[in-house]
Amino acid sequence: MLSVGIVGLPNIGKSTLFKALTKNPVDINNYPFCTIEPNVGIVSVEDERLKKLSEIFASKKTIPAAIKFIDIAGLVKGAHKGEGLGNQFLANIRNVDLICHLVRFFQGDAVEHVSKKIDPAADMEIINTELILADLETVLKRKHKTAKLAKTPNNKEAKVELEALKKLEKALNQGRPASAAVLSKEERKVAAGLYLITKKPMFYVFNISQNNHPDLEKFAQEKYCLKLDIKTETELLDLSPQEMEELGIQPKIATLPQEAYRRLNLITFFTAGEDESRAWTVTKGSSAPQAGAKIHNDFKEKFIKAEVINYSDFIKIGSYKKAREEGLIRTEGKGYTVRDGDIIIFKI
Ligand SMILES: Nc1nc2c(ncn2[C@@H]2O[C@H](COP(=O)(O)OP(=O)(O)O)[C@@H](O)[C@H]2O)c(=O)[nH]1
Ligand SMILES: [Mg+2]
Repeated sequence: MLSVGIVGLPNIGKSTLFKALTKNPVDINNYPFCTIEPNVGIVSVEDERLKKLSEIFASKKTIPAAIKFIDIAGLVKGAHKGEGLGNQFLANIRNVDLICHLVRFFQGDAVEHVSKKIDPAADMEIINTELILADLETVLKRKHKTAKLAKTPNNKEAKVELEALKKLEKALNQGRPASAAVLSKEERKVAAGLYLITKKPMFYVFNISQNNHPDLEKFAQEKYCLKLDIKTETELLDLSPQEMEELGIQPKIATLPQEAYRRLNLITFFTAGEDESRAWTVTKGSSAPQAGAKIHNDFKEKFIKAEVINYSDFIKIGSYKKAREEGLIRTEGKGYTVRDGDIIIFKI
């Protein structure tokens, strides 16, 4: 399951965001191999299409795609050196797929700021620098070992590794993320084994309010960012769906999982039937067997063909039987690239 770590300074609304996100927990029984801890929550990805499919197929069960959110304790300056239990918190970040970097834009003295000043640029810099320094430490430790090995004769692997480490070190030393280092295919393999934090994709969430830091709009130019008034959003969650409709408001917090999908280039495909309708997540550009592997390895290993109709076509017809009669269900082979919204039956 996709995991997203919420990262930032202390006292900026991380736990408030986490609580709001995980207010309506999913049925954990649908997601085996997942353990819930106080700072780990599983959130379903809202998708109107799945609800419609479930209605049309009269499915007994509806299983949305899900994302795991982790509320990572606040990082402070010096975290990479273990300041404020930093090492422990950084270890939590190493295992996530995506980093959600929360930044405080809301002003007001009622909530104390660790630096005593609301300065989003400085805050972002502290966090990004700590992550870079943590990675630099990982790289240097490894380099120390690898450099010795690389000196022994016929140790090609160690030489490749050393080369990769040098490139990573250079980027990190320049204050750039590990993802900025240009690595060969072999070097990328080495880098993957290091679990570097700044190689992971990241997106910003700006915690805003009516009273924001004046630089907000400048920062909002970032390619991957979402502005959220977390406190107000939390209050909205207490309203019933009817009340929200009457007031004409929609909580924006539900768009956060969608933003994570966009950031990671993920799409959704569906399986639908009487027993269950379910949304599955796959990387854009995946082939039909790769998509099948998300459900069961047999759907990849023993893949013969897939029967596919896209949701947008299906919803116009409104019935699977009719779609079949009209020849709208296509038979696709191994080379088929799955599209967002495809409804798929795998044949093995
Ligand atoms: N004014 C305002 N206060 C907030 C907002 N988000 C969180 N807070 C308050 O800031 C304090 C710290 O929030 P918390 O979520 O525990 O921060 P964390 O340390 O980053 O996990 C709490 O008193 C929250 O009520 C916000 O959007 N606006
Ligand atoms: Mg907290």
